[in-house]
Amino acid sequence: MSKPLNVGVIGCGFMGRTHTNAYKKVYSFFKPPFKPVLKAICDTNADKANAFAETWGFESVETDWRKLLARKDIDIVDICTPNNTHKELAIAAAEAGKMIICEKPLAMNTAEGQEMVAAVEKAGVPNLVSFNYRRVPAVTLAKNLIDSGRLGRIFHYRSVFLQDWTISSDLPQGGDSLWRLDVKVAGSGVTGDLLAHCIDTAIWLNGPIKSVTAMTETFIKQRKHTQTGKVEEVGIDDACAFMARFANGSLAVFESTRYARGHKALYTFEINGEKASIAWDLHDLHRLSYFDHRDESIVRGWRSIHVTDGDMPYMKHWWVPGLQIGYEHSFVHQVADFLEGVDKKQPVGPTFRDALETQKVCDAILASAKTGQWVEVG
Ligand code: SOE
Repeated sequence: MSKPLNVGVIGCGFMGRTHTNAYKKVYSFFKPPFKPVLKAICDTNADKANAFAETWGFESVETDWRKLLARKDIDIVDICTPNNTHKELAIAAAEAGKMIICEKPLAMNTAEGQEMVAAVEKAGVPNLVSFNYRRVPAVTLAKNLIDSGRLGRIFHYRSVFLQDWTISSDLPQGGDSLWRLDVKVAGSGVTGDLLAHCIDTAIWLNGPIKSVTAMTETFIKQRKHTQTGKVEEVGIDDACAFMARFANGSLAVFESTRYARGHKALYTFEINGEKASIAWDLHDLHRLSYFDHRDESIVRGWRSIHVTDGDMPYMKHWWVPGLQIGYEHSFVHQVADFLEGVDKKQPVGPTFRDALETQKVCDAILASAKTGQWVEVG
């Protein structure tokens, strides 16, 4: 029998739902060493928290996170609130001795991230940042193929994350659903929100990023703020493109925007090695494209691997070969791996320290965009 582990989720927005769903499913499909119990949901808005508790089956509701952290019956604190709250909540949770899962990006900037890393490492608590795309089975397969040496020396990494939901100049900034447009709450625009995903995957697959040169643009310079009712300057980057050099000598090109009309969440990457290449696309997330130059020339070509067989990462826990899974499952895998790590007393990535590397790259991008110069990471 798995031991119960009590979870307190802070924030009941989009991410509160993805994480809660993962806690609900993980035991049935993965039988991890611990069985998550939805002990408490915490949100400053009591009506929202009560409704969330009823919908998802939380045992109790808190409206003050300090009360949640003071509770002896909470083991894991899961931070699903906007970026400007991560530091305070995570440091307090670490001081209270809680295990922590925190939404991405780790922090508003590197300085905040460093304090958070120091706090969790001092407290010795298991910690993880929710860069969920690592745990899409096709992405994990890409990692396994690269680590096995199949691609050989890596020359190129290219990645995009394209959306189109902020094109209207009537869209306000700030508040519950539009805080990503408010720089005081989000810290940055697409760099911290979308490129952070691309960077986390890139570092995981291809090693550290050494230096970057970037350009950013804010296409709509002023938007009404939902909380003040006033038209205010927009401080986020609406779009960002950057080039990078990895420590292994490979070159990279990254692009992200919320102004790519027609694209809702087009996250792709392609990696070109000496012997083989791989490519992945979030809109077709259960497939990995693979080209191997060692194939006999008359059948050589890009193949599309349907990542559903039981010997593919995570897949034996789901249905039968040929039946695919989707976005929500990456969060289930994240919790499954975290709970295994807790049992084995082994850190599971991306830890806060891993996520700090991504934060450093984001800071270097934003610094480079100001000067137009190449910037060394960290
Ligand atoms: C923004 O629209 C967003 O929801 C990000 O915040 C998520 O991290 C990304 O996975 C999808 O897009």
